[in-house]
Amino acid sequence: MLKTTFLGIELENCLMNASGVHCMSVQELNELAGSAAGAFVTKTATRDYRAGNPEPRYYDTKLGSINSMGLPNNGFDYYLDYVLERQKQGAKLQFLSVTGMSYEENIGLLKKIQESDYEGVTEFNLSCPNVPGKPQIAYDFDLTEKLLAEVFSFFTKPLGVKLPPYFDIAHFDAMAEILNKFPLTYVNSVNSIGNGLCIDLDKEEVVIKPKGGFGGIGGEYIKPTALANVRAFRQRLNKDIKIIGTGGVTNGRDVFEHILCGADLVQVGTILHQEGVGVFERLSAELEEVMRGKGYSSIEDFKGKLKTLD
Ligand code: RRO
Repeated sequence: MLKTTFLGIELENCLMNASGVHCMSVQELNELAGSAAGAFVTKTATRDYRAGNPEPRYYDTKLGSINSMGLPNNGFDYYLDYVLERQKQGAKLQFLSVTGMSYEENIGLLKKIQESDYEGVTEFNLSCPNVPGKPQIAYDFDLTEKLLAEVFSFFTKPLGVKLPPYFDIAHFDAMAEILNKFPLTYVNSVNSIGNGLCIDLDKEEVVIKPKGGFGGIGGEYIKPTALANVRAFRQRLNKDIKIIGTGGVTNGRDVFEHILCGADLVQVGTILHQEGVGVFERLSAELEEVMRGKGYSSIEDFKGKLKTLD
């Protein structure tokens, strides 16, 4: 019932982890690969190993999470080696997430992928909110267009972009116009809502150490924003650009809503962090139950079919 396809490859379901959650080490990646998730994405890799920001740097709240991890990762080669090894063993659809610490590093990383034997999908993270002194690329529209133009001058493999949330119709219009100029495989909306602040009232103190407590917000708080971004991009992007919906999923109804807004795949972050990889089985069962209740037999039956009141 939940089977779907992406790039012509059949998946058990539309569910994945969101990059950053449960995908830092080979052990975590193997757990994802062995889980009920339809696919998985690696932790965003930079060229070199990074320790990330000082701890505590992730905190669960009643309605979600705040993080300022600061791009801790084992370095590009670690993740490329992992997906290449699995590819040799027959893995069909994999997502490798990357970002550079500079413009040149971004180009260098994508050149390495282009020149490698990797046949999977690359997720280009344009929206990390947590590296001190480094603004999120995709809030700079001119830079995003320049970067993508250079990338697509040489990159011919499947490429998607991870976007931050936008909050203005003019920004949806402007970013979609830029993205439509390129042969993107998909757009992933949204990364965490950058630079929120959560407070421990008893201690009258912030809950994470980096950046004076400011960090990316995920979980229930962000579902309406995530759904709006999925819907807005589905309405504006060329039909051959797929959408991955990320943000605020805690149950099968949330997954259904993302698909109704137009998501082809749905990623989970905060709730995966809280529950572990067993969450994919629960969400699959809950989504099936919602679909059965409505008489749907495939996600294609309702994908993108959200109704409005006019
Ligand atoms: O590592 C992080 O701090 C981080 C990244 Br790269 C990202 O894209 N989104 C996020 O919430 N945290």
